[in-house]
Amino acid sequence: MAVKGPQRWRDVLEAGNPRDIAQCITIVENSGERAREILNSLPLPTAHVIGLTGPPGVGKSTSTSAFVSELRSMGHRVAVLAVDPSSPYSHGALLGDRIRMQQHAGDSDVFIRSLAARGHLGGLTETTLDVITVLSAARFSHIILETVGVGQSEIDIAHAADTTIVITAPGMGDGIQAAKAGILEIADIFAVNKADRDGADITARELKGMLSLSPDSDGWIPPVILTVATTGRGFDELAASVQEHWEYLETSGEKASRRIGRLRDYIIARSLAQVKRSMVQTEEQLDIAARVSTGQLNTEQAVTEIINAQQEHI
Ligand SMILES: Nc1nc2c(ncn2[C@@H]2O[C@H](COP(=O)(O)OP(=O)(O)O)[C@@H](O)[C@H]2O)c(=O)[nH]1
Ligand SMILES: [Mg+2]
Repeated sequence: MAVKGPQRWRDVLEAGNPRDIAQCITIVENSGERAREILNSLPLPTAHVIGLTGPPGVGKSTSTSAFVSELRSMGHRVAVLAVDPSSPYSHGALLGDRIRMQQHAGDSDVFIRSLAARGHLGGLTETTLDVITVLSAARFSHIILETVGVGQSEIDIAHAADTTIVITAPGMGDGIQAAKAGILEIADIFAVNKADRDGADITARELKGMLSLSPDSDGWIPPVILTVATTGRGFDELAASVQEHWEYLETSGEKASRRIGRLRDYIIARSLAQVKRSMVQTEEQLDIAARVSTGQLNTEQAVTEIINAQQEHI
């Protein structure tokens, strides 16, 4: 394939060919100089980023597929980023997801990608935001971030997303458990999936009960929606709630403040990475360490000297 200049990448992405988009994401994921050039040529993302999280087996991947169908029926162009930091090598699970997503294969308005899991905050927020920028430039109006809900990754997703959907199911992670995991704070919308099973009403009622007790700090009360991902039941209501939340973010001014917070995290992550890269080992550092060893400097003074010396290298 011909080498594309950064400005050309902007046009290529806008044309929206899935293969070009995939190639661009690969470049961006490798975060070299070309990645920076391309990203600098792209506008800030405008797409609605929707996080979808919950414990393993709750029906996230099935729900993602059903949600994609719903958004497609509304005429939206949809991208899915599947992030699974807990099991980077779980090819078995990914295979299952791939089969599930087969129904969207051949639809050029659906783009699906597994993100390389870097394991923690920096990796997820930094690269994920770059990929979101690429997808938004490729005219996807909705970007779904699917992650396994295991502690930190839930908080990461809430950072990267405009709207966070937390999925539960009857008999899985009952209400009390959810409250402990800090899920109430990050959820903008709750889906009680597997509503074809006994106990979904009870789970929904418990969640609503807890939500009514928690302080309504930002004026948005998360709705609790019953879904059956295997049949698509409830996904029209879920899509309507997601749209309502988007409008709420806009009118309350929270959309702007969330995005500024996200950009700050991104800039800090990039800055840290740059500082780390520039922290090459030098003779000067050995000198400083030697002076510590003979008692000329204490370690705190040594840190200050190293940071000062470093600033010339960044
Ligand atoms: N009965 C029922 N099963 C479901 C529903 N949604 C998903 N499942 C099943 O639950 C299992 C786990 O689903 P999956 O989407 O892989 O969950 P994930 O690990 O959260 O991504 C699969 O066997 C699905 O077919 C549902 O609404 N009802
Ligand atoms: Mg899954």
